[in-house]
Amino acid sequence: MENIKQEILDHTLIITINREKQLNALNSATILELSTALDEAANNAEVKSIILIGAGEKAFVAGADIKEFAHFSAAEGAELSAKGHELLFNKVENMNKPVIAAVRGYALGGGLELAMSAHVRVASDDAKLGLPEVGLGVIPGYGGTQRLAQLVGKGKAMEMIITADMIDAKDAHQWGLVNHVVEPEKLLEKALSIAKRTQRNSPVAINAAMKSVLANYEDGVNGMQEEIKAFGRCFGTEDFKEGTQAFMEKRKPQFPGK
Ligand code: DAK
Repeated sequence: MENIKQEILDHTLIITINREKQLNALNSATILELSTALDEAANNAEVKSIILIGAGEKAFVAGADIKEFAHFSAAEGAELSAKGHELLFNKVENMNKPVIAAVRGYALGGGLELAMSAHVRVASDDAKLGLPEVGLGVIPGYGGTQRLAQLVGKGKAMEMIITADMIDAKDAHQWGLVNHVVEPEKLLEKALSIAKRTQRNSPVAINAAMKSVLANYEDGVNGMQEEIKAFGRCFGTEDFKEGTQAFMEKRKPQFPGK
């Protein structure tokens, strides 16, 4: 992989987007590498959670690679948008393990869209977040119009999108766009500590719970019904037997993840 680095630390896969000189802008090669890494992580039992982070101090990801898409036609744009959703953004959101975005510096355009696809966002206090696409004559094309409104509400999303303004970490936190703000030196530590806390719990239940939360945002799907079905399925899992047994035996559960 030329554009990303991977390291497993204590069952957490840290994926670093590694195009520091280009502020980690997402070109197609990077999107493909991230997609492959996520596929592998989904099937790797050693990996229980995933952190996405950008190389260097200046940016998480400063957007899709403008130099690459500048010459696209309308048809190519639509096709690539659909492919991008499938290859990366929806894949992150639908991962079977928690994905945490650790945002330092710029998270713009496709970069913020990537962070918004993750299940949890932690930012450093020097982060700057925005969807500047309309300033380039396009609109957010990797889910930004949908996920931003889901996270911060319609009014604030509209303002951010049509002004193309960036907001700082403090506003992002207040608006609910990021879960935590920490000093830059503590960013990875904070993301790792959240990852670690998820790892005490049943991986099967976590996956089912994440899918149930997301069901609310799917067209034609009744989230409450999905929750009821997923809840029922939990009763047939080994994790459920272990979790309840461990409680009664006053010990910590050892979830088999089945
Ligand atoms: N793409 C390509 N290169 C980028 C980049 C980007 N998004 N952002 C930064 N770079 C490059 C710069 O060109 C520069 O490269 P060199 O000139 O040194 O070769 C290097 O990174 C350092 O950047 P600056 O010199 O500009 O650094 P500054 O500190 O002065 O400014 C900045 C930092 C973040 C304010 C500035 O770089 C900037 O405004 N960057 C662009 C931010 C932006 O507009 N991002 C959103 C892109 S739009 C699509 C689907 C979705 C999308 C697109 C297509 N299809 C399906 C086709 C999404 C679009 C977006 O994400």
